[in-house]
Amino acid sequence: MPTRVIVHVDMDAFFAAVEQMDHPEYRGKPVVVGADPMAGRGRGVVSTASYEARQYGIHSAMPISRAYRLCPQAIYVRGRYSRYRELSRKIMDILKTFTPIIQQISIDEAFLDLTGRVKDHAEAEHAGRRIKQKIREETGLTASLGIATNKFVAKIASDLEKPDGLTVCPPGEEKQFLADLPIRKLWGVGEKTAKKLMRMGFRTIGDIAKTDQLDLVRQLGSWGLQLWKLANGIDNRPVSGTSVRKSISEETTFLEDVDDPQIIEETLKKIAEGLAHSMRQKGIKGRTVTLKIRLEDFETHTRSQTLPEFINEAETIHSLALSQFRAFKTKGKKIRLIGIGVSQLNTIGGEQLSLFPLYGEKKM
Ligand code: TTP
Ligand code: MG
Repeated sequence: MPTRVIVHVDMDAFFAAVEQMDHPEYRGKPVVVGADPMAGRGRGVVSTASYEARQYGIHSAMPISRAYRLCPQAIYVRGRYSRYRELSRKIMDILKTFTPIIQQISIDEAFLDLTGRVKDHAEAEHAGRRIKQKIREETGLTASLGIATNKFVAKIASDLEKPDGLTVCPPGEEKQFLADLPIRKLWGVGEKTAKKLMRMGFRTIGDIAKTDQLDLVRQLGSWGLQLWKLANGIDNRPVSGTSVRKSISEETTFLEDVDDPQIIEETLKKIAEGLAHSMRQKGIKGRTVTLKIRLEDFETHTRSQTLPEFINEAETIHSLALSQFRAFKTKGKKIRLIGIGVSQLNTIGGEQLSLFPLYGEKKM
């Protein structure tokens, strides 16, 4: 395999940056896109925050009430999803002018494969500057880019100099590039796994890279090998359209935490109906139904079931979610949020899929 040139593009504070572009009076100010803070009593979450707002410690997925406490004077706005999608499409169209080998992985993120289109990584850096410039000229927004020999390292790189960054990891320097980063940056390592790895004595990606791979496999199973490869900067996954995550979801945050199963079951019915409606509108069906439950202490659980056929009927979605809910043990805790997602989507009549999970929370 020739040395590959993989670019990861990620827009900076995407939703908030769009709001600042469309409302010049918001520029240079802390802007928080998300639920209504209701003067500190709001119960949804932050979708994203402008870099000015991040200085107050505000970040994505934080309860909006907490954001409000950190910075009550910020500008709080609800999301305008159709506007974000419109710009997202425009950005992806710009990227397609650089290579047809592109994989969009979320509303503001994509991988590009420039192998064979540029001579080496120095030329790739040049191309990276042109990509950033074109995005800026045609949308008014800034992107951060990472360039490396594979997807994992490119994605890590794009994050290092945000906002408006361009970071190149030259071929052969992957291991060194990753060594000092915390293990949380490894793909697939969430909070729980990170704790487990810390107990095993690993703190940085370099700690894992140095370990004997057989030892890791003994302790973690076959996943240990995957982890060892990533830690050593080895990732052979191609940039391809086929692994694009496609899902659609809807969720409700209760105004007060709920423990009455009847209320939950009725809410699930409404969610299933809403979801089925938007799936039919978009002309999509799916095979996997996932129930999401967030408890009063913010512990979040999901339960999934995959069907042999594609569905989008409210009754089917509802009955699957209901049986998942009935089998779920809340252990005496109240429920804060409930949601349903459908993934493994298919198209009806070849319509273009919506690539984006629906973010944010809906209040009731
Ligand atoms: P991200 O790329 O994760 O974040 P960002 O673009 O806002 O900021 P950064 O500069 O760090 O990349 O997500 C893209 C958009 O997706 C973000 O603008 C809002 C939305 N989003 C949510 O609605 N909820 C979330 O929890 C996250 C992480 C993102
Ligand atoms: Mg982003």
